[in-house]
Amino acid sequence: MITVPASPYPYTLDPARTALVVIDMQRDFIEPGGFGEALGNDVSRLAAIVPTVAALLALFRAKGWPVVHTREAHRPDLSDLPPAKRARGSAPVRIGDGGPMGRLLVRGEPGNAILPAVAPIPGEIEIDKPGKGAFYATGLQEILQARGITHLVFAGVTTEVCVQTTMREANDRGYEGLLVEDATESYFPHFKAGAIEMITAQGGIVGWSTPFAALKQAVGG
Ligand code: TIU
Repeated sequence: MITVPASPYPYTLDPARTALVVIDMQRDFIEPGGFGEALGNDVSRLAAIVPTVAALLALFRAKGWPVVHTREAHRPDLSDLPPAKRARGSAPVRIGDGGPMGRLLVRGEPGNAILPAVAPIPGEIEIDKPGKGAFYATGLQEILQARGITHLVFAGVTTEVCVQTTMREANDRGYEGLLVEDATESYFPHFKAGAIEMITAQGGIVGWSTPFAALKQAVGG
């Protein structure tokens, strides 16, 4: 077992049962012209975490520990897009509409791809998810169970939306979750801070958080 200094108290992981889950590091959320910008967000702050997410991936790859990548992605026929999700908000372009990087949030479109610097490599698990949480309608739980995974380290975007939702889903399913604080980001800095506080408050009601450097030092990367 390895103990990582973390908030609200040290996080102990079993190296044989730990996977990294990198949430939605897609052009659609991080680059101009994608879904994130269509929602009215300034997407520039999200790109800043790419080097840290890449370093986190390198650490897990060096250890030979499993890596899961998720994409928020709908089928081209939009059959997995609830009308309420398409209708939400007042954006002039919506999920499934064409944009400069192809159809927004649709599988296989250029904008739906994960950024090259943090893209999956052969052997890593890729999950296309129609919701905010990575466990909803994806089979992720069965995939993790088959590998005996009990501990999940989280990174990606956005902290308070897809990352926090997935951490809550994981928590209810009995996983021990650790969020890497500088490998996650929000369009709203105060939401990132608030999400981390919500996750770690009340004795780690949802899970733990730690900076990447503390995780790296603890696991000996
Ligand atoms: N809008 C926003 O902050 N996030 C999303 O819509 N999806 C994810 O967080 N991936």
